[in-house]
Amino acid sequence: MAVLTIALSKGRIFEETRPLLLQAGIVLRDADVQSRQLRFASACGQFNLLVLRATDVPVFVAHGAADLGVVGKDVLMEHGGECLYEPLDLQVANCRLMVAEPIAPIVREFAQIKRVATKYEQVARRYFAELGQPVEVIKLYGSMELAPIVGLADVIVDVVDTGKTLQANGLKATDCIAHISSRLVVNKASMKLKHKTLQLLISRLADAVAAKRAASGSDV
Ligand code: PRT
Ligand code: MG
Repeated sequence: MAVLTIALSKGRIFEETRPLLLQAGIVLRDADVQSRQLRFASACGQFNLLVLRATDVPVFVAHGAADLGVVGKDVLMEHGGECLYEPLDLQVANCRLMVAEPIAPIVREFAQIKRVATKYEQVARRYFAELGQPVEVIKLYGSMELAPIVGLADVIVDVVDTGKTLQANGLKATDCIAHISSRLVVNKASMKLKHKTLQLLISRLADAVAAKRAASGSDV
């Protein structure tokens, strides 16, 4: 069996993906997971795990530094997905990509064109272009919710789960751009070169997703 390198981000995606990996036969040792190592092997040695920043997962997989990875659809939409197959929706880390604005309207002085603050620059550009709305997109790397409050932008585009962060910052969601979940992505060349091993893993993970859905009674 070929060795496979899997790119994962720590945090919510890792927490929710680890049980699915286990179900598919990939056992990760706690000592490795809790260590500061950014690369470690699974217990059986057939898989190498890379621990990355969420936005870097498609980059490592697209360049073949990892054979496959797990990444939010939001990150994938922004990346573009070139050189990647997306064979499976793992149905974890679910949220919505939304447009939000202040609950109490704030008038920006000398405002001419609507300003959008977001880390999803490409997605926001495409979304407002399709609506025929001219916008200026301001790229941020975090704390998007602050931008409208301090007059940096009129609206934000960000992922929303419970909506509590929006609420705590006096914002409300106005539009849903996409429903988001995490996806398995596979390097196109790896899919050819390691086809058998990858297909087996994908089908085991698909079974794990189906079993989880059945157990939670949400397979209706
Ligand atoms: O945190 P870091 O900057 O390192 O990277 P990241 O934010 O991209 O990674 P991480 O681990 O926070 O999120 C990874 C993926 O999880 C995202 O790409 C999404 O696909 C998915 N996901 C699911 C979320 C959320 N839910 C989520 N709620 N990602 C981020 N959030 C943040 C959101 O940005 C906002 O600040 O949580 C806040 C909103 O949460 P609520 O519950 O208050 O609505
Ligand atoms: Mg985060």
